[in-house]
Amino acid sequence: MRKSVVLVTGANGELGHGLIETMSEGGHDSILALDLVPIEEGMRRRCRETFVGDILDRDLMERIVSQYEVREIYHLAALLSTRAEFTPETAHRVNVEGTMNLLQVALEQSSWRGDPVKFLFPSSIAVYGMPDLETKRTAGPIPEHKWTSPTTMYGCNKLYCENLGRYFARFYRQLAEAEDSRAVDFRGIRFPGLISATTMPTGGTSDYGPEMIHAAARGDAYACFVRPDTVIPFMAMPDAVEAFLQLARADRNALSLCVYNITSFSLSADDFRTHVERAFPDAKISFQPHLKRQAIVDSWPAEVDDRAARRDWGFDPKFDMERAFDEYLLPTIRDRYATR
Ligand code: AKB
Repeated sequence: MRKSVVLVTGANGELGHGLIETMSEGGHDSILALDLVPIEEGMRRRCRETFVGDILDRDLMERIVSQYEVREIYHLAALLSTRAEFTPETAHRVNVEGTMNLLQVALEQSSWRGDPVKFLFPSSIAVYGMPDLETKRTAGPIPEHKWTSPTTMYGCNKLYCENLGRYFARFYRQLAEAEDSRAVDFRGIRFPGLISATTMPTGGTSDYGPEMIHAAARGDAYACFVRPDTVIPFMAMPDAVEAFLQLARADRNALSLCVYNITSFSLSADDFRTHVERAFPDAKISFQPHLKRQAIVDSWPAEVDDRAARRDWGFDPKFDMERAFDEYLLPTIRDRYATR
């Protein structure tokens, strides 16, 4: 019989790292990791098997399911917001068609198992499109259903995939005479900007936060590409990973939404600089806004309303701004660069 496994796509990314590390430290021995480039050595030993390949490659998917029964999918592979603007058509293929492929794998596996496959999907604050700065400043925390007119390809892709997931979970082949026993247990989180102490983000537009800290720790100068007064929500990576795992474990009957906002703290780029300079007094941080990337960040909310996640599955982040800097980011980042 096939071994039952959890498939993680985009495994080499920041969230993939955090997730695989946490799952394997919790004793998980059935992780399959998939990425376009070979899975890093340190991660490989945490996985049952690793695959190098494209999520658009149906033959690869067939090969995986011929060997393994997939019971859970963490579909993390995506082109992020800045990178997607350089190649929007490719972004659409990877972000949308790739997700469609994985949803079909989930559907098929659900039918083999006789039980819906859990499909964990990282969405983003990029699904929002605040119309102007005044609205962004005065709107307060934005709930899931408001201001969902994204301006980026990535945001459009994520929003559409949220809807695809909801369709596969609740309405798949709704006109069929016979009740279709296949379904996907789709669960999504709209993540804020994520900050990891151990990996660097690539291709995103919220990257200025983590880039500022890592540059200061390395002793490099950093020119921040947004204005000092720019505010978006952020979260420390351990809270993001824990939230994903917590949502995966949640009782399905308690979930009133398919996709949830979560947040830890909102802060301005200038607040970020203040924190970084306090920890690294020699940091050389300047502001040189890139007008077009600025416009993207300005279209994202300053705060999101995550009451549904707190109520339905007990989301409760450990790291507020102070703790994120003092107890997670700074000690870990200092260690990381001190040993180089
Ligand atoms: C990005 O900047 O594209 C991502 C995101 C906010 O989803 N970090």
